[in-house]
Amino acid sequence: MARHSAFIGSIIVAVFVAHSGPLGGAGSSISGTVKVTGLASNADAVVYVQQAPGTFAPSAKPVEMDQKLYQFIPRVLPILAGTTVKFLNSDPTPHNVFSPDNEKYNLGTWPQGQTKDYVFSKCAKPPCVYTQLCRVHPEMEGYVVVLQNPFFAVTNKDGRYDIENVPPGSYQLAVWHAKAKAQPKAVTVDAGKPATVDLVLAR
Ligand SMILES: [Cu+2]
Repeated sequence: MARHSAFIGSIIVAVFVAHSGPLGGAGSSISGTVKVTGLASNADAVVYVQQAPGTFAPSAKPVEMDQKLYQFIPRVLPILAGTTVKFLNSDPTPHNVFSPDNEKYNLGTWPQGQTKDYVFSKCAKPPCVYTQLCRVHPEMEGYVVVLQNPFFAVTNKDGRYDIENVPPGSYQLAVWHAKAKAQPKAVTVDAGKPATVDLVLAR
C-alpha cells in the first residue's frame, strides 16, 4: 500500500513539473549591464520592454515612494500603467508632492507618518515620466516612470539589471535615465534561455 501511494505521488509530481514549463507561462530573464558615460554612478536607469503583446492589469496593492532624509526613495520608480503609488512622508517635517509633467498634480503637503495615494491611469502613450518634486524643498527630485507592461527593472550602482519572467518573443529593449539616453536594442527571448543585453548611455 505504501509503495502504491509513492507511485501515485510520483505521478502527481511529474504532472506539476510538466506544467511549470513553457505551457505554464514561465518566461526567461533579460539581464545585463548599463554603462552611463560621464557619470560616476550607473544606478537609476530603467530598462524595459517597450511594448509587449496583450494588456496587463496592475496589482491592487499600491507601490510606495517614501520621502526620507529629504530624498524620494526610491529615487526612480518604474510602474505598470494604472498602478497606485502611495506617497509616504517619513521625515519629522512636512513634505509636498507635485509633478509638473503630463496631466500634472499637486497632492498637497502632509506631516510625518501620513500617506497620499495617486493612481497613474492617465498615461495614454507609455512611457510617461513624472518628475516628483516637493515645494518645501526644491532640491528634492524623484521620478515615476509609467510603462505599458511589467517587464522592467532599475539598475543598481554597478549598472546591473535583471528583468524576470519575460514571455518568449521578440522585443525592443529600451532604457530611460534622467540625464542620459540610448537607442532601444532588439532582443529575442527564447523559452528557458536567459538573454543578455548590455547598454551604453550617453549624456
Ligand atoms: Cu520636502
